[in-house]
Amino acid sequence: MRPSLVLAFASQVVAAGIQLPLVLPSASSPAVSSVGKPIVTSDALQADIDAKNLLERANHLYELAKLSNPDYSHPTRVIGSKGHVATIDYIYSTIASLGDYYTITNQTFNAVVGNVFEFRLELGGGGNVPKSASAMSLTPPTKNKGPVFGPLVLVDNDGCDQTDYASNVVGSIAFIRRGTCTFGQKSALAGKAGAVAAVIYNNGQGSLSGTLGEPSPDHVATFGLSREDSEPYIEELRAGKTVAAKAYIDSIVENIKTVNIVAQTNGGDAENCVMLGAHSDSVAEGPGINDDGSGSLTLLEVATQLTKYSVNNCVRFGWWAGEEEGLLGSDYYVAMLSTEENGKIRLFMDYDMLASPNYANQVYDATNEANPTGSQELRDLYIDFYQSNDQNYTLIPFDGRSDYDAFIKHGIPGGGIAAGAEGVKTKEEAEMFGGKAGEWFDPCYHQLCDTVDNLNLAAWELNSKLVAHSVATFARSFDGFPERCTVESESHGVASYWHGPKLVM
Ligand code: DTR
Ligand code: ZN
Ligand code: ZN
Repeated sequence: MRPSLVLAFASQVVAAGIQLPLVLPSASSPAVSSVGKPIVTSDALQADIDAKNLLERANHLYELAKLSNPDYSHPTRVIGSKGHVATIDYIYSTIASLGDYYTITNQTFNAVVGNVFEFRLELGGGGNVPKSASAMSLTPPTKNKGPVFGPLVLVDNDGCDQTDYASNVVGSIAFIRRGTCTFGQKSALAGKAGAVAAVIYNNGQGSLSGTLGEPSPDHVATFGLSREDSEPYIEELRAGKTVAAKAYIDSIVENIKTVNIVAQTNGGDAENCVMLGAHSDSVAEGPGINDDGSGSLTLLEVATQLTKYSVNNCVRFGWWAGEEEGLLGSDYYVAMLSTEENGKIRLFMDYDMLASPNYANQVYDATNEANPTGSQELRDLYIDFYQSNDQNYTLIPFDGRSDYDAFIKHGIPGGGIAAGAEGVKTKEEAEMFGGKAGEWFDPCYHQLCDTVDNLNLAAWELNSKLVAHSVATFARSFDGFPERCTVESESHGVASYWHGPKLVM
């Protein structure tokens, strides 16, 4: 199949949501198999990385995000949008144009997308609108997408057991403390108990925005609220007073199909693969050129440059869809692996947000104690790279906020780097990396302004060289890197507050 036909085919597939046979034929020309090529080295692959090529790709990606304008009134690459379909086509056709160096796999899966168009929460007789109120992601709308009224009813304990919901919850707006179980579980229990809406209030500092996760027919329209905003009403309710409330959410939760793309070298030992991934989608609010255009394009560029060389071990690139909806694509990919296929992945490296404008060199603090053995060796490879390039680095929690989550939960060593999201840069970090203390690492995180202008090209180039280094190192050899253990022996079932970008509990 010629690349243009492959491309057109891929577009139709994505648009129609058709389930494909997992392996598509790769395009036939030009032929760039690894026979007769020099074995890859870190120095050579790093030298092939140039900010100019990355920038050109970023400009193209922004054009693709603009294809969503007619439907979203702004550029976005959220799953289900034309901008995301075009992103998938771009990744697919770029790899297909590299000929028989890679085998490309398309993996279609069902996903849910939500959009909250409008919401309003009023508490107390005077119709007070608490400032911190937010609608949870993937919340259903209130009945008939209109306002509902009811007394606010304080739920017992943490509202994680049906018995916490007394009979007076029927027809009420359930008022539930955060903690112990997920927001989705609380919403479903409130729905089952007959509440017309639910408000989950924080048990710690700040506002509470999260996601209900996997939709359930029992979910009711659900808000998050800060502890400060909830306290006066908790006191009134404890004193036996009635608090009137009004809730309104206009939202949709839709089922769609979307696609992961996986490209694996035809050369190298297929029983021992180094795998790396980035997410192909953005949030609905913006074009996601740093999040995660930067990681996706770095993978494309490294995959392109790698074709100049041969490899000893197989290299597998993954572009995940639906990361922003809760790691949907990477969860699906790992869940579909047989035990035998799982065992072929020696490690997984996550590259999400590599070019944040107010960047820090962040390395996930993935220890072998809490994660599959080998995660720490990978962490140390990143640290060594920054040190040998006279760069500072910080260690950040490895807590489930990106696509590595499913891999480490299924026994595959993992790790990664990032340049920073909505965290605030400290004074010490400003001394280490430059930039502005007191501001987010990426002030355009999940916003419309995450455009090409939001990229720090120097940080992106260095981090892309680090990606090249990680690929070349393991493509050459796994000497000294721990053997894979079985899935069972390496599963660390620690509960996490995060599953992707959103809080789940
Ligand atoms: N999952 C990302 C944001 C992200 C990834 N790693 C970290 C670490 C710390 C904060 C945020 C993140 C996203 O796609 O939004
Ligand atoms: Zn994000
Ligand atoms: Zn991301």
